[in-house]
Amino acid sequence: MSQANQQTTYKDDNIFAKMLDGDIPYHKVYEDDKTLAFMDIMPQAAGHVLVIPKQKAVDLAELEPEYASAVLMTAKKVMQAQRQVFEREGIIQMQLNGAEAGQTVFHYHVHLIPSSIHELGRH
Ligand code: DGP
Repeated sequence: MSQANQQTTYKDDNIFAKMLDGDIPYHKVYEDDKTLAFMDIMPQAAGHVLVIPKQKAVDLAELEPEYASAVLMTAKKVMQAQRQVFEREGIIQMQLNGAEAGQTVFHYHVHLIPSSIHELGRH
């Protein structure tokens, strides 16, 4: 199997799958039947949250519509809470697909980062 194929095959032992199985501790922000939101262990800014589906999907290509919708609805809730708690308007929603794009955990996830694009050093 090529390296590219290995990266696009879902692995049950990825770190987010272990969180969903209750095998690894994390700081929960929100949970419902289709999604989980928790604090990022390597925050790019204060209040950096990750939202994941309870579906075994490596990336956006594999995400089923009902989970895509659920992730976005959870992201909206988290973003509204971040705006209130951190008293700032700027919330970056980021999502990386594939190692080439910078994806390091191969369970689909959306980053929600209270920040400006300038603070993150991307522009
Ligand atoms: P990405 O590069 O888009 O695949 O981002 C993966 C993110 O996952 C990165 O911001 C750090 C975060 N992360 C990695 N391992 C852990 C962990 O064990 N716990 C938590 N809470 N976050 C993690």
